[in-house]
Amino acid sequence: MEQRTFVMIKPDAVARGLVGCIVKRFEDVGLAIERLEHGVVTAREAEENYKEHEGKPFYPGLMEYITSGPVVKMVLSGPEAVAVCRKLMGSTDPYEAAPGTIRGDFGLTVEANVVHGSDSPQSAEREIAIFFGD
Ligand code: D4T
Repeated sequence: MEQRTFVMIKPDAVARGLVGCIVKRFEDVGLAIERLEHGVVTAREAEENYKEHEGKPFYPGLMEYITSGPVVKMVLSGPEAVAVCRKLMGSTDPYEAAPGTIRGDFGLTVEANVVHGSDSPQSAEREIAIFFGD
């Protein structure tokens, strides 16, 4: 099914100069770039996006990290775009992520795990609205 999803290249990956090779991974599997924007995530956007994690021990660090420097936000589309992106990204914890996945190849820690991708079509629409306002 044709879908769109939200993907964000997180501050550590932008700072390390990994934007090009990460975008290429998504393009290589045929996903189309509908929107792409470089910028800093506001505290309000971060709170909205990570609402489900509020109160967890890692939440304050997550808020600080995700707003710590520029990110690259994208809307990607294609058949089963949500699942395809999650598969390309690999497990949340880079130590568990398989080699060949983005987190498996570039991730250093679970806190700074290179990329974010929506976990369902519903989350995708919610997150696109948060970060692109539509
Ligand atoms: P995101 O949302 O960034 O795509 O990651 P996931 O969907 O793969 O994972 P998640 O929602 O469980 O975690 C959100 C975000 O919190 C960081 N995190 C997570 C952390 O710093 N410590 C932890 O123990 C966990 C579970 C990493 C991703």
